[in-house]
Amino acid sequence: MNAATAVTLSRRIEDAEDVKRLIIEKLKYAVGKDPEHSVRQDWSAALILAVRDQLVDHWMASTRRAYDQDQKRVYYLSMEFLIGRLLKDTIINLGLEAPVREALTELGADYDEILRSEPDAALGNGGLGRLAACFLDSMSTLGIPAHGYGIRYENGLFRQSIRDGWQAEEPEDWLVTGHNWEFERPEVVYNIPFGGEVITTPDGKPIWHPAEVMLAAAYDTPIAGWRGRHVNTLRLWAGKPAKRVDLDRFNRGEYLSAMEAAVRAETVSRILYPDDTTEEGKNLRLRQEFFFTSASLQDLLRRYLSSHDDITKLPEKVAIQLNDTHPAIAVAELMRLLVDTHGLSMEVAFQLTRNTLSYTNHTLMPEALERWSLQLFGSVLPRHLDIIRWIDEQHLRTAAAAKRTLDLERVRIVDHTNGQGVRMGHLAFVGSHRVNGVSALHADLMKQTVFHDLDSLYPSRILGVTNGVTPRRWLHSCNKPLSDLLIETIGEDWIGDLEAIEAVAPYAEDAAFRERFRAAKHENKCRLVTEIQSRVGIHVSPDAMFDVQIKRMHEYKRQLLNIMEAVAQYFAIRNDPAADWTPRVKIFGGKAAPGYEMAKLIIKLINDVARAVNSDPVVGDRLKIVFLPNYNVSTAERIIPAADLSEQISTAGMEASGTGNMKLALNGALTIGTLDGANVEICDRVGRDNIHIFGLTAEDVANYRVSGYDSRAVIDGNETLKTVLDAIGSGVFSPEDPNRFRAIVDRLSYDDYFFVTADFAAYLDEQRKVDRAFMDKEDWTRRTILNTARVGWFSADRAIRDYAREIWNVETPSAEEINQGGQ
Ligand code: 6GP
Repeated sequence: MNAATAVTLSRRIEDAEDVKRLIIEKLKYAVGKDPEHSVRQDWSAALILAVRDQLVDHWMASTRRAYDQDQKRVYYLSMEFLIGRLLKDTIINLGLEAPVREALTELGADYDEILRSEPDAALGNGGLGRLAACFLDSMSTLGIPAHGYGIRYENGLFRQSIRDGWQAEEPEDWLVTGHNWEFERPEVVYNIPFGGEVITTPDGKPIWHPAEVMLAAAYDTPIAGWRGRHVNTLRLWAGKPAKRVDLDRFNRGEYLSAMEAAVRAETVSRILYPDDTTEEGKNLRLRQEFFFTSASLQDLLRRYLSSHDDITKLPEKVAIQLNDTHPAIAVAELMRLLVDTHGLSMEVAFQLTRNTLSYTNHTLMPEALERWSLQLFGSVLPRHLDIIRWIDEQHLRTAAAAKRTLDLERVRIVDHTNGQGVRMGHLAFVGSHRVNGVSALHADLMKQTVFHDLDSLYPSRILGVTNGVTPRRWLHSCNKPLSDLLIETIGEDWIGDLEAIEAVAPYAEDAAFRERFRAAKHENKCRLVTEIQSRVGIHVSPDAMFDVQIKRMHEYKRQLLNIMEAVAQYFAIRNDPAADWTPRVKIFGGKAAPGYEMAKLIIKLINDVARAVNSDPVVGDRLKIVFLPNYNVSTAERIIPAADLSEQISTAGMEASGTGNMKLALNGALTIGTLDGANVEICDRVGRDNIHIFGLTAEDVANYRVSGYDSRAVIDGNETLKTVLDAIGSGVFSPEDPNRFRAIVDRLSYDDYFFVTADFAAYLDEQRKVDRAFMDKEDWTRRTILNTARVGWFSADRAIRDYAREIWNVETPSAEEINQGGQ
């Protein structure tokens, strides 16, 4: 072993010649292709393998350092990692863009085309999954020894196409062309038990006899941070059968049933559930959650015990973050492993569990709070149900002892009232030492609403850690024109320390700089114009304002409010085409959960309105509406740099944080938004003059929910709103099916739960202010520069430092150390 590691194996890239040599070597000896006959997919595989080699030494050194220095490790358990493409970011992080580009050109391959051919790994739905991916980048950048743990879904989030204006879904098969970043670890497998029963031995020891055992197999992807000095691991689990074929059955000629167990096991990692903020409550989902949580906990305990003897010191060396309630079963599973496998008492196991785990909540929407029926839960995880009942008893004792008037039923983990079920949010809360919201407002609302009682029992457990985004992907790599300009003007410290971007603020007053800032935006817009033309065949002008709403389709995000404004504007233009209109392109992108009818109907409405507006010669370039299909990480990387206006218009109190709001502001878009989620903090930082805030506050909304809100009266009192709804409801945009959108209008008229009608007038007012502001080019640019300069705090690096300090108790290097190449 030692002799082997002493051999120097250098694959380091210094220049384009090295890249060429390595790519050819990979083509021949790893892909098995003669360069003469290689197709794009082969080049892409060879390039990824060559770049991956660059990570390996740092990767191993990072692991060795963690062991040698006995560092505390962080484990980020997440059902979703929306990582997108890795190639370009890795190349840029390693500083290899110039030699790679040169080498490929010399080899006659097209670098940009190869980048585009990499599948977009969509192992997530939206915000929560993308946040996990940004956090991986930041944990590596900060040199925190960390693992991301998740599921290696064969089919990620469905591919969306638009057929006749409607969303259609097709399976996403990102693994079909092979995932060249990953290392399969056939030796790392764990047993995952399910079902069966718990039998208590005569001496009172409960023993779980599962009905079924399957395997979890590990696949590792190295994740490099800025400058590639530290490399962490994303370990994804695939379901495998304990035995592939039942030979007895096979020999009896029962070929299909001989494979049954294999199919069952593989199903667990087959597909990502496409709902984000609604809960599915399905057997397979529970199995998925337990599957990856159990494998991850077994794996991290094995790693801990490989270099420590005393299991009771676990919390000193291990911090486990639960990304929402999906891995909340970790509370019971860690207890089970500590008690049943390692022989600890329940009391000690519970202490250790709580000191090790912490939980992040990502939404307050009641329909997203996971809850499993006792019947289902008990049949899949009988031992865990016993453990949870035990925890619940302890917890109830604490509650009863607290001298407060509490409704004990409401704080119980196991709900005994009508629904009867296990409340996973409660379980995660009770089993964690810290529980965090993802913005200041969200953390406050957690205390006031869903976790009100638990907060009073365990004060100081809830805190806010405002989300952040990685500046590597979301500015440096996706927006080269702006990144180059910033580097030339203020240097490149901001890439590893985003708060340093503040240095560009004084340039807002410099006319020559503003001109160049505008030119960078224009270049990005021109590229998007080409993409829009080629993908949806709509011609738009790069001089118009690009008004962007990109996110999951959901009623609370209020794409509906946006398209209603477009309708109002459309009518206004038709009434007076000669007036001084500010030309706009409204760009939408986002997927609706396949079972979410209303969200799908809103997509159809957007497309029907677009059809009418875009083909109306009276309107021309004054207003265009574009729905870009299959919104994903890669599309976001092209839209965000081109945006002028960022739509963050959720019903106040409902968007936990938002992260698109941060990316868009960072790339020089102004926000039009409600005081919701992180918008509140963005507003504080960029200044009230540099953001367009409108509408009800979270408090107003809460008050209306109590006092009642009459949308009919509002509609009757607002001529424009009435016209817009009458048009939509009577089929002006759907003459072939006049009643198509009746349901939308009825909803707004009789049960406007998301306060679309309440905010309509204020939204329109603010949009007209935006129009006027955009016409003053110099002042608009000045304000966008100030947005870029002032949102440095919303870096995922800052967020991770907050987690490290307030939750995980691990040290991080200073920003100077990062930039000076410490670590
Ligand atoms: C999302 C929240 O909706 C969004 O506001 C937030 O920025 C993001 O999480 C990251 O914190 N929630 C989800 O994606 C989700 O699935 C269960 O919540």
